[in-house]
Amino acid sequence: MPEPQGNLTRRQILGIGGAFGLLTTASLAGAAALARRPATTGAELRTAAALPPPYQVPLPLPAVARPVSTDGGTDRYEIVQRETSAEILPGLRTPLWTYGGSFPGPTIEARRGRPVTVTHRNELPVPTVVHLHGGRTPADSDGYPTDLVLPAAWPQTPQTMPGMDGAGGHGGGTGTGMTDPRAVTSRLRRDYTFPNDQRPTLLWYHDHRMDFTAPALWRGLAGLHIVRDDAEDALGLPAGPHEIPLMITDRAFTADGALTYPSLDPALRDRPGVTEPHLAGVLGDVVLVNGAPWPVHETDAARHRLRLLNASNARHYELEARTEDGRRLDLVQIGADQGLLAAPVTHRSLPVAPAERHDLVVDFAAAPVGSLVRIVNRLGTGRTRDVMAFRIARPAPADDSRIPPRLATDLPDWRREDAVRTRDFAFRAGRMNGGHGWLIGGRPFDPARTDVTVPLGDTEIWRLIADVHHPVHLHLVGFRILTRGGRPPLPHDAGLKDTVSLRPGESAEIITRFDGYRGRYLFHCHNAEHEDMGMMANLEVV
Ligand SMILES: [Cu+2]
Repeated sequence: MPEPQGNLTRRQILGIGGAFGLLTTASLAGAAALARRPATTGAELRTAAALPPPYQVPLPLPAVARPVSTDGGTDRYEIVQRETSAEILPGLRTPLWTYGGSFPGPTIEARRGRPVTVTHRNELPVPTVVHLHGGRTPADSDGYPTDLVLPAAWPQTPQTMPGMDGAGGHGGGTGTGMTDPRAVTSRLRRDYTFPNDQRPTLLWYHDHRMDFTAPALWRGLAGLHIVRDDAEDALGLPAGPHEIPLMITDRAFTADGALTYPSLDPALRDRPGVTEPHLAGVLGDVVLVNGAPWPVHETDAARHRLRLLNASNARHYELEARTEDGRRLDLVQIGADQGLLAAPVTHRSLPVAPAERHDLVVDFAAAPVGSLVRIVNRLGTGRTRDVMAFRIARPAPADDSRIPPRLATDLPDWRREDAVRTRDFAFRAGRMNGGHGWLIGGRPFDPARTDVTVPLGDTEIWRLIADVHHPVHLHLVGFRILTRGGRPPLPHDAGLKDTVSLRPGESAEIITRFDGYRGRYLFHCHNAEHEDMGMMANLEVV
């Protein structure tokens, strides 16, 4: 059982319905059926290949992308999306879909307020869409799921949604004939412009194609994008070799090293979705960090800034740092999804849902030289309990890094009374086109329907409620968590977020101001399989 969830009793479900009055009798039946399933997010795939022992493979650090031009105040990059293979499991080659030939893709290093333009060229066999997760991005560069970049040989006309013509598509082959008249497709390439006019933080870019995001992510279409500024640089946080990005994913492999994924259409062309045991989310039995299985990173006994991203499709982790003599090292959280906290928060263990980021400082001075500090997943079983390790190879040179007691003073202080309206959204299982779906407010995603219209500049409270675990993500804006389960937020809910992890049966209230840009955006569950099976909605800022 990779994680506890889904164990809603009928009474709990009724209680939730009573709280917000959102659940109908029909959806209750669906939720009750779901609740009878095993207490997991989907079924775990089994790897057939021989697996390396933990803490043998060195931790890779993703290469930093080199701009092709820095003229005119903009950094320009070119990334080719292409198939390749890489040695992930020792001695085997794994075919991948990549940004620039590597998984993770190249890291984009950006400065606050300095725009970046990335020209993506699609040499993959299917359409793609790039979304910068957490980016405050104009709508035409935000990677709307139907704004496809078609490969050279893709047969459909640009105005036809792939798979939306009755041959399959949304709804798994029921032929809903759904089209999106507002889609702006291009052939072969597209320029995405990111102003980076936002708080410094760790963002990530990944594929966001309608109906097929989950398998594209699984095949390797993910990379990091870091925004920095002078104020953050001046804090004296651990830097250089002591600042390490950690992209955590889970995968499963065939005997010859290929990735396993339970797609209904392995070519990812026509019929979206996964086989029945995996409807709640696809879990692998191999934990990769920066694309390497249970890696080890050799370093010195200094403070380290660990910039953590859970890029897994569906797996939740609860992480702790353990020394060989069984002590837990403090995880000092300095930042959340959308940048620095006002002040550090110390955790003993820290949950991280798909798409969430935590910015942490861990002091390895507390571990003896020559020992291992293991990063452990308390929600895992068997080998998914292990994540990675740091080998403390040498004493630190004088460590002049620090964690200031005040980290940031620019966090928005939206108050409840600032909100001009409150909206309710239920995230739960339901029927979609005659099959299983994941719905928001009882409806599956339809690109042609506007679900929420917000005037630019308005502050709103959104009350979210979940049946099973749903990490809910809003495009364009960061938000603050006001309450969780009717109580004050948890310690790891501090700061500015763009993804809130709703636990089974839980509600949360978030508050945000919709500013930045007008246009068509999204909010959705970031369990990637849920997202592909309908759990997405349109947010129009006007
Ligand atoms: Cu979900």
